[in-house]
Amino acid sequence: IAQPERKIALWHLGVAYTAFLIGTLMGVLQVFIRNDALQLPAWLDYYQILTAHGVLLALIYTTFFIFAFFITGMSKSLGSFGPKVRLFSWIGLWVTLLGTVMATVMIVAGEASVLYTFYAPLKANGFYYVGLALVIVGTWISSFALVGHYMVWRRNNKGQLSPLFAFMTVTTIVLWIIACLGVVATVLFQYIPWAFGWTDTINVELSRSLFWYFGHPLVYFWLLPAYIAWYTIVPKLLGVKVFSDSLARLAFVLFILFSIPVGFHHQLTEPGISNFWKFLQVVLTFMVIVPSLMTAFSMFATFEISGRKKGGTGLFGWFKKLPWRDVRFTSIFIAMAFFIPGGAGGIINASFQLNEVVHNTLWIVGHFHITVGTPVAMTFMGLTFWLIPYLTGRRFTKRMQRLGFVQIITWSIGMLLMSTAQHVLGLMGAPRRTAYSGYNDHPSAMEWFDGIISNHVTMAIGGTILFLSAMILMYMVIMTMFVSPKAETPEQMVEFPLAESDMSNTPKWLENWWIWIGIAAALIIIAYAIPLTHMIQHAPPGSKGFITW
Ligand code: HAS
Repeated sequence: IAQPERKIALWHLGVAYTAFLIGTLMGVLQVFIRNDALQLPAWLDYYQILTAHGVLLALIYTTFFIFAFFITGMSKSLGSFGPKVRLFSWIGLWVTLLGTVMATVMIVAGEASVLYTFYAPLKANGFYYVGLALVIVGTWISSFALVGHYMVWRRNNKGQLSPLFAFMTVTTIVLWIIACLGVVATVLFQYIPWAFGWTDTINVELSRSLFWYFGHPLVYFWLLPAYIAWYTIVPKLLGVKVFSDSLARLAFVLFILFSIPVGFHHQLTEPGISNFWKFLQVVLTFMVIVPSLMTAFSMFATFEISGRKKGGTGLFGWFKKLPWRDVRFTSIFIAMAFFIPGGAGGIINASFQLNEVVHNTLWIVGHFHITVGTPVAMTFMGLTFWLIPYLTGRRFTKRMQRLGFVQIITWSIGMLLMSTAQHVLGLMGAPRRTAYSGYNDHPSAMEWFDGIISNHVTMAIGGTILFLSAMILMYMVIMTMFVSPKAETPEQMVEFPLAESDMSNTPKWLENWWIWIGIAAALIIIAYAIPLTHMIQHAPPGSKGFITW
């Protein structure tokens, strides 16, 4: 791809990995605090660290990485950006970065210990919310730049389906823009006026609902770029085509339809929403599982076709023929494998009655470490191995490949120990989001931690291994960005592995965005219009509905 796009993408990666470095450091501090092995100085508190950990990893690392991947992939699949697209991509980067710095300064200053799910009744300094709003605005600018690039391509290629990578990028952006409407509404009209003291109260139930309207699709904003890699990069590494272009596109549009009207499954224990609406959104949540099952099917098919092509016979002979020595593949394979228990855990969470058992316990923390923390993060790691050298024109040496294996294996072991402990502790009742590892020395509470897996030491060992793994990755990032030798021969050049996708049987209506946006809007109205209206009508005393003055 052209040099200017390389530069924009590399800047995104630089910010992403700076956030990753600080975020993982905060993570390791946390397991030690919960283990009572570490006493914090008076100026630093547990919730401050927890907020920094969540914001920098779940919100900032992911977002900057995702845009680096999109920018590179869109330039690769649709051709070089025009000057306007480049300009707006830069502006998007700077605005997002400004917002990130603002929010981080507030967290470090101890003014925003409200966690990454920052909803009321917790309250931060108004500038924290302004920072987050700027992050959203920045991503919108970058998104519109990419959509602009896509529209130019469509104008020049009338009647044609766009390349799969571009289609999937636009789907993710459509999902992101619709999802953000909820958080933008609550931040602008509720949190900012409340935090700056322009209003005295806030409609808590409404603000939480608008947050989760955004909060659940947010997880698919993280997941879909990983799925883009699974669908478009993995087949290339396996030497085959995309298994089915239309299946892949259909799976993605189903995410536009079903990932948004489901936020109440995070609020199943909240009394302000009636059971009917919760149940409706639980049903829709089960619909959003379908595209992931389609993805699993498609991946297994891809593996089998590739393994058999390479001579694998019998029921499972093809499995041995997969390119296990290629760290770009193995990392993503392990990421996928983690998503089997990760997805199953999600189904448990979404089941109305079972949610009673797991809600607000450490189980949830275990769940998101084996969804965003491994399937997504480890896919991003697997992409980083080649994306940075591809962009810098440096080599991905044998030594780096070996280090890559050490990194993903340590990440897997660390995550397995830590997240298993978190799941088990959660089932026993250990709460999440709490600093008090001693639980006031309550005898039965302390029994939670007596098991071999279910103790805080296991969690801390897991966390420490994860931190070491993160440091190996940081070393690899720095080497491939600044130090590794430049590639000189074609064999040394690192490629962008993009698989061929046969579009000859793909129906054209799959790329008719108005159909999908229209159905999504209808589903959102069905799922949200009445309950949100009730929340406004029954606003608590002193707060007049939506805008609280
Ligand atoms: Fe979740 C809470 C339900 C997926 C992230 N989730 C969270 C939170 C986060 C999160 C961060 O219904 C905590 C929020 C907070 O701080 O409070 N989640 C689901 C459901 C799914 C799901 C139904 N979650 C994700 C993904 C995330 C993520 C993805 C991040 C990227 N989640 C919930 C619910 C809650 C929740 C409730 C609230 C709980 C509460 O009470 O607070 C589904 O999308 C999952 C579908 C996935 C599958 C898996 C398909 C498997 C595949 C892999 C194939 C493997 C291969 C390899 C091919 C059905 C695609 C083969 C290898 C071999 C070795 C065989």
